[in-house]
Amino acid sequence: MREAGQKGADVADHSQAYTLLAGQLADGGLDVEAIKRALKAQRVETPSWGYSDSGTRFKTFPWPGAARDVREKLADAAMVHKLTGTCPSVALHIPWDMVDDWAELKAYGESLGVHIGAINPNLFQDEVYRLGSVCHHDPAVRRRAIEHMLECVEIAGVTGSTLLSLWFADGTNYAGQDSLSERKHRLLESLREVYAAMPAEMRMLIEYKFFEPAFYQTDLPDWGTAYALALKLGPQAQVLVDTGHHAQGTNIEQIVAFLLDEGKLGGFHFNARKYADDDLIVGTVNPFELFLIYNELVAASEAARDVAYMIDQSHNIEPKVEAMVQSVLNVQMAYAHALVVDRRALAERQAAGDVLGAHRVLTDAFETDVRPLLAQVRAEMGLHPDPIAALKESGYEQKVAAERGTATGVGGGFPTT
Ligand code: PSV
Ligand code: MN
Repeated sequence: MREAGQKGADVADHSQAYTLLAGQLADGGLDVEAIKRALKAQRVETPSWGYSDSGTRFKTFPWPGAARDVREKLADAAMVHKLTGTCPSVALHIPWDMVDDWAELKAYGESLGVHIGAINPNLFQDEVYRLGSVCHHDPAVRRRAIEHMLECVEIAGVTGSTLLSLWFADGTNYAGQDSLSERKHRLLESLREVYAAMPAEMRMLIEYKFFEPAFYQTDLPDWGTAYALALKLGPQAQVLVDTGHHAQGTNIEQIVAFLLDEGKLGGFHFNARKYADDDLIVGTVNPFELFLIYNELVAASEAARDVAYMIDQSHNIEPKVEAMVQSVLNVQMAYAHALVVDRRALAERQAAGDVLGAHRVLTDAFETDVRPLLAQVRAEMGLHPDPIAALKESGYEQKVAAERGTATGVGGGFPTT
C-alpha cells in the first residue's frame, strides 16, 4: 500500500504524468533534455556531523543506529548517495572526525562510493577558545587556532579536498569586553597566514552568522564582513552562505545574486533556521525562499559553476539518514523549479515594467508539479524514483540500529545535577 504523501512520486504512475509534463514544458519553449541533464549533474555534499547524535544545549535524544565514528558516518553518507545519486562527497569536521591515517580513510570512503569534501576546522570547542580563537587577545591562543587551520590544510592535501570551510564562534558578550577594531585586525592577520599556506587549487570559504554563541558582538556577523575579508585575502577566498545564519526577513537571494556577480560566492550550507540556528531540514518551512535562491543560481549560469552546495544540519528528533535524504530531495525540488522558469518571458515582463506579470512567471514555475520530472530523472539514472520509499524498503535503518545500538548518556549542555 502506498503511504500518504507518496502519490506522484510512485514508480507505477510517474511515467504518464511525466509525458504530460514534458509535453507542456516543451510547448512552453523549454529544453526538457537539457533540464534533465542539469538535474542529473546536480551535486549536494552531506555533513559527517548530520549522521551522529547531536542536539541542543537542553537535550540530545539518542537515535537508534546513529553513526558512532567517522567510518559509520561515511557509510551513512554512502547510503544517501546510493539512494539519490547526488551526494558523492562528505564534509568533515576536525577534530570530531580525526583519524591517524587519512589516506586509509580516503580509500575507505572511495570503497563505499564517496569521497571526502570540505574540511571544517573546529575552532570553538577547546577550553582555550573561551574568549575566541583567531580574534582572541592572547597571541598564543591565536597561534593555536592558526596551527589547527594549517593542520586542516594538510589533511585536505591528503584527502584530496579542495575546500577549507571556516566558521568562527568568535565574539564578545559585553560592551567593552575587547577592542572591536583590534579583533578585526587579528582576524585578518590570522586568515592571511592560512591563506598563504593553501595550494593553488584550494579555496577558503568564509562563513558568517549574525548571532550566537556571542550575543553582544560577533566578529563575522554578516555577508558584507565576510566579503570584505575575502576581497582582502585574494581570489581563493570566497563567502559561504549558511541559509540559517540570517535575521528573519533577510533577502538571501539578493545576497546570492550580489556575491555571484562579484565572483565571491563560494558555497552554501543548506538548512532551515526555525530552530534558531541551522539544524532543521532545508526547504521544510520556506521552500519558496530556496527556490528563489536557486533561481539566482540558474540565472547566473556559468558564474555559478564552482559553487559548492553543502548541507549543514544536525538532526535531533528525526531519523538521521531519512532526514538527510529528505533534505537532498528538497534541494533537488528547488533546482527543478528554478530550471522550469521561463527566462525569456521573465526578461520580457521585466523589460516591460510588468510588475505582477514578471512575478507570475516565477510563481508559475514554483507551482509546477515537477515530481514526475524528478522521478523520471531518477529512473533514467537507474535509481528508485522515490528515494524515501527505497530507503524504507532497503531495511538499512533497522540494520544499522541492530549493529550499532542506541547511545546512552549523551545528555545535553546543561548540568543534570
Ligand atoms: C555554525 O553554526 C555552523 O553553521 C558552522 O558551519 C559549523 O561548522 C557548523 O554549524 C557546526 O554544526
Ligand atoms: Mn554552517
